[in-house]
Order: sequence, then structure tokens, then C-alpha cells
Amino acid sequence: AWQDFSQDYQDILFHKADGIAKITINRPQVRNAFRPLTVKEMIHALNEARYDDQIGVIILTGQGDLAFCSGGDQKVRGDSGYQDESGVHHLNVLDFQRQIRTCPKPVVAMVAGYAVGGGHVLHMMADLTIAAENAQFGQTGPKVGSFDGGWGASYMARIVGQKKAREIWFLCRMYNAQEALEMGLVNTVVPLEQLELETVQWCKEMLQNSPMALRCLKAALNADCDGQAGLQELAGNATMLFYMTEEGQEGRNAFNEKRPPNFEKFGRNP
Ligand code: 2NE
Repeated sequence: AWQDFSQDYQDILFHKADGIAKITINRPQVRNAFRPLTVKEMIHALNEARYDDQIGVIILTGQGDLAFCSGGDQKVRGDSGYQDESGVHHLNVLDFQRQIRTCPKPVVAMVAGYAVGGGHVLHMMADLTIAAENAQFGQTGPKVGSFDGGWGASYMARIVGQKKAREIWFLCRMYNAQEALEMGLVNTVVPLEQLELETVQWCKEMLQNSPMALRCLKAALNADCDGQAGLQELAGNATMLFYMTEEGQEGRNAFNEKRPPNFEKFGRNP
């Protein structure tokens, strides 16, 4: 049974249960398109889930069966970004993409219906995607005067290959769940009525495994694509592991006790 933490949010729902947090874009009237507020709230909720030590896995999804997310809300698109309540233009979904990428806990996209445009990029940013049989995937940027040349292009090419990535972006076709599975864009396809059950099952399997191992593997897989930012993330985990050792703690203790450190007993592994 999900515990409901949605009261602090307008555009999203936020639930938690048994080690799993679920962030749901709740704008079904626009196929779960995001506006700056939606993204701001998703950033807040993901941060909350990251820092909750009871949470090990995070699901990202959209309300209803028709769409996971249809990308940026074109109705509030201004001349230099998506307009918030005070008239400021944003592309803050790029911040959210980075946050999904660097979140040390697995993020799972649960997709029913359309995952399109910036919504398609969000499912790609997730570590895993569980798709319902009615899911439809595609980019629309070149049709609506937009594009995502960041992970939206380069990470897509790592997933589906250069030729297919160019096809997806240049032609702006839609692909069904089976086609997405064949391209490696999603991890599995299930009947719509089993979507949440199956997603939760995948989450539970991950929750049984070592959080540190998953954390380091995510950082390692990121580092392969993310240059110095990826190495920083991976190396941060190495520092964390070192802080957890007696050897690392001897350095801290010696400093605080105003004595020279004694690393002799720790040996040197071949
Ligand atoms: C998603 C899709 C394919 C669904 O089609 P369909 O036929 O199922 O629904 P319909 O009738 O098109 O949409 C239902 C309502 O949702 C609104 C529509 O305007 C419609 O509203 P009303 O006319 O009834 O008032 N709606 C749907 N998507 C919306 C959106 N993104 N913004 C605002 N309203 C939206 C079909 O609706 C579709 O193709 N949607 C547009 C997809 C799209 O082009 N998204 C933007 C891509 S650019 C982007 O996301 C981006 C980026 O490239 C870079 C950085 C940041 C963002």
C-alpha cells in the first residue's frame, strides 16, 4: 500500500512503500507534458527520495494510461524556454535529467502510453524502463522547433546505435513497445494491467541486492559515457568506500588527536 506524500505538490504525485518511492507526473489533460513547476516538483521529490535512507529504488511515471510524458508543455513555451508563473523562461528539465543520472539509487521509468519528446528523453535517462503494451516512443523536436543534443542524442545513440538514433530524431516517427524492446530502448514489455505489478517486482529484486554495489555500478556505467563528470561520480563512491575503512579513518583520527597518522598496519595489497 502506497503512502501518499502528494499534499506538498501541485503537478506531481509522490508515494512511498516498502523501500520504493514513486513520482507520478499528474497532468493527464496534456498527456503529462511538463511545465517548469512540474520539473521543479520532480526535482524536489527525487531529492527527497534520494536522501530518504528507507528508499532504495525510485519509479518515475505518468498519471493514467495514455501517456508517461509528452515532453515540454508547448502551451507555456515562451521565446527562450518554458514560462513559469512569474514569466521567467526555463529549460529546467535538463537539471532533472542530470539529477536522474547522478542519483545513486536506481530510477525506473514505468511507461504506459506516449513517451514523447522531452518525455522520451526522461525515460531514456532512467536506469531501466518497463513498458506497457500500449506504450509509444519517439522524438518530435524537429517538428515543433526543438531538439535535445545532450544525453537525448548521444546517450540515445549509445542505446540504439548511431543509425537508429539519427532515424528517430530526423524522421520523428513513433515506435511501439515491441519495436522499442527490439532496439534495446526498454527492458521489458508487459500487458497494461500488469505494468505496476511488474515494475514493483523489478524494484523488489533490486532491493534485495547490495545498495553499494548497485550505486557503484550505476556510476561506472555512467562514467563510460559522461567524461570527467562521470569519473567524478565514480570516484566519489571510491572516496565514500575509503572513508568507511579503518585506514581512511586512521587519517581523520590522527588529525583530530593531533598525532602523526600510523598507516603501517594496513599493508599494501599487490
Ligand atoms: C503526445 C501525443 C502524441 C498524444 O496524441 P493524442 O492524439 O493522444 O492526444 P492529443 O489530442 O494530441 O493531446 C491531448 C491534449 O494534450 C495536449 C494537446 O494539445 C491536447 O490538448 P487540447 O487540444 O485538447 O487542449 N498536449 C499533448 N502534448 C502536449 C504538450 N507537449 N504540450 C502541451 N499540450 C500537449 C501528441 O499530443 C503530441 O505529439 N504532443 C506533443 C509532443 C511534443 O512535441 N512535445 C514537445 C517536444 S520538445 C521537448 O519536449 C523538449 C525538448 O525537445 C528540449 C528541451 C525540453 C523539452
